[in-house]
Amino acid sequence: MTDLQDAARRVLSANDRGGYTVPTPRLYPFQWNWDSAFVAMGFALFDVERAVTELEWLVRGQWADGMIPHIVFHQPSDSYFPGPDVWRTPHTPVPTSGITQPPVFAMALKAILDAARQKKVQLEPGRIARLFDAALAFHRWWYAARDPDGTGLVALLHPWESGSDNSPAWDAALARVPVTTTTPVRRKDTGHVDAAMRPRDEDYARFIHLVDLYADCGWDPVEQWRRTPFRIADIQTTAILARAGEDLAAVADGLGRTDEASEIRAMVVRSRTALAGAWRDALGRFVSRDLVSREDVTAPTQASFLPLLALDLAPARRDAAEREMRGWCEGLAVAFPSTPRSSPHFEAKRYWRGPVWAVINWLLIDGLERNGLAEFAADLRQGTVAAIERVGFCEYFDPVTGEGCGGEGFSWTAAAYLHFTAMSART
Ligand code: 9WN
Repeated sequence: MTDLQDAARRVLSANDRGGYTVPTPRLYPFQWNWDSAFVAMGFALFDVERAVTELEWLVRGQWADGMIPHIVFHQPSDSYFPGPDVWRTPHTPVPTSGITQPPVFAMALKAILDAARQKKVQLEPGRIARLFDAALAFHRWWYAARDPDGTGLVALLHPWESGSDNSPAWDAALARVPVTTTTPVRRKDTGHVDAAMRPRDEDYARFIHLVDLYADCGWDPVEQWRRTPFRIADIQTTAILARAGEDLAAVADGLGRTDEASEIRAMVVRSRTALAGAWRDALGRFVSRDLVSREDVTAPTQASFLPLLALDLAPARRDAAEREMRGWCEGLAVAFPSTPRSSPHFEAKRYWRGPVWAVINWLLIDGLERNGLAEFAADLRQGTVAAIERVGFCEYFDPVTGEGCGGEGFSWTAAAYLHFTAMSART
């Protein structure tokens, strides 16, 4: 083990709250959905039991209809806004938010089982069956609640659900959302990190309006779908769901759950077909769809290439996607940018409007490898590892200067470092 791998493990232990891991102290003092899935994959590399526990704690927040919320508020903390008093969800005994996040969960479950097999760690079958059932319920929820018309693309009802909160991809749709007049916005994030690195006040005022609206719907998915002004069929989330579905079907096979394996594979086929239909030749990338305006979301973001995670592209598309992606990387200190520098919306330090995120690279690298682009994948991996080695386990990176931004001692960056360096050791 190298010194930095040891340091990455220490970040995870420092952020461990006795079974679940906070993304970073103070700025994010609770358990976050997709953060924990990445963290579980990091733990699986050296402590399989602890990886299982991470997912089990997340499932404590799962709703009866299968939704796994984006935040589980295991312990009170006043260093984050919005807390449970703003969400007002009915979940008990542990309070949660009322929206979800990208479903990386089943990818983590499969990674844990693979690691257990490889390291000859015996896991109690009942625990695995419960996590499988939780993941299956989550996937069923996505298709029932967020794709009621059976298109194969699942929709987001809140920018926070994307995990890419203030992405330029949401600008047009968010502009339709009124600013809140009911709940006062008492931001805490800008007390922890530079406001220039965070979403703007106006974004928050609209984010909170949506929370108020959904609380007013009694958190009923059908009501929310009907009343919301923000409904986006998202390629990033759908790609993750489809890829996680492939992994979940493999887990189902291993558990002898044949009927469920077929059911999951049918969901995956539907999503893969829809993702393939979201390719635009003229752009050399994929696009999401605004279900309210009925228009393509053409703003270029990292999401444009996430479908590689779940698709096996024909050579012409694969080459076009690679060309476009390489173009976005030109002249940067570190890639892959969440918005290309050529976009008028590009801001090098403002959260999801330009910066590089190690976990996005994790998914993109996986997609590049799946599509036979091993050399590009290796470049991206080495670039990410080098950036972390230069500036530490920060939340994200400025692509132009390579500076570390946002929170420090960040769990998913540490998990990504462990993952990338374990991969390099294998190749
Ligand atoms: C809202 C925890 C989370 C990540 C998201 C990231 C950021 C929260 C916030 O932090 O979002 O969920 O308050 O800014 O955008 O991807 O899961 O690390």
